[in-house]
Amino acid sequence: MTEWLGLPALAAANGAQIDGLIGWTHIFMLILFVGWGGFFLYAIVRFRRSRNPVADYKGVTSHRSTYLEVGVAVVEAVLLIGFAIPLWATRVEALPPENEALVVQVTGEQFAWNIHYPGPDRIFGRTDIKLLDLQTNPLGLDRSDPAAKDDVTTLNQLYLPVNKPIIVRLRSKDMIHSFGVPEFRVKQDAIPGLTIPLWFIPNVTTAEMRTRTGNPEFQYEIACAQLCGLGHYRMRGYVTVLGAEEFQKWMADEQAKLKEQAADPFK
Ligand SMILES: [Cu+2]
Repeated sequence: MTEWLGLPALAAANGAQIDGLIGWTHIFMLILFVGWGGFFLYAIVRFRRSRNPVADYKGVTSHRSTYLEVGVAVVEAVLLIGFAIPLWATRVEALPPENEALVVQVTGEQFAWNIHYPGPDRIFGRTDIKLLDLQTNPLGLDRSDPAAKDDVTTLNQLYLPVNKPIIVRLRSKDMIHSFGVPEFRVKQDAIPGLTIPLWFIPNVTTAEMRTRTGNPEFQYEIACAQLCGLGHYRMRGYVTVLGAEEFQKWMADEQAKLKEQAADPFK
């Protein structure tokens, strides 16, 4: 229904609602524009100088314009109370239960996205600022913590399974960044000192999107949507949406790599 707006391709189950709201807002604004534009033209003709050589100090006495203004306020109240607030409540406030979702931590920094999966045990391992090393351990993950042994971290590469609710716990190390993936219709600021959850359900795999768009190099991109410093333009991550089994396989491969590394830390 919203193709006429030229929005980016939709690839999330939660996105139709957002697109609906964007579409309706445009329709209402078009009606307002035509209404106000018509009134403006009417006023120009009706109060033209040749017909009104002398200013009328009493002005308009009819109440019609008051009714019009009340009408506009009512339309805006309907948009806010009827559409925007309920949508906010379902899209932002109501997170899916964690045991049915994939929870992943995404930490923005100048100028990269650090991705942290809790691994099969679903528990995020301990992190410590003293262990933080920008090259080798950008999150300060403590691998001696039993819960951290299966944690997977990546840089700028977010792998997700299709058709599963994803909860991103968004954090920032330094400044305000913003996690935006237009195809999933999500955008959220990352604020230092806060962990802000956001959620979405990707429903089109990267492979499917490549066939759909006819572009064999198509990638979902995490664009940093807040000007966060000189390198802001290159702060971009990639999201790869995999089939459920492919995702399992990717996670199993990562687990195997971790085991290998633990056995031979110098490798
Ligand atoms: Cu940024």
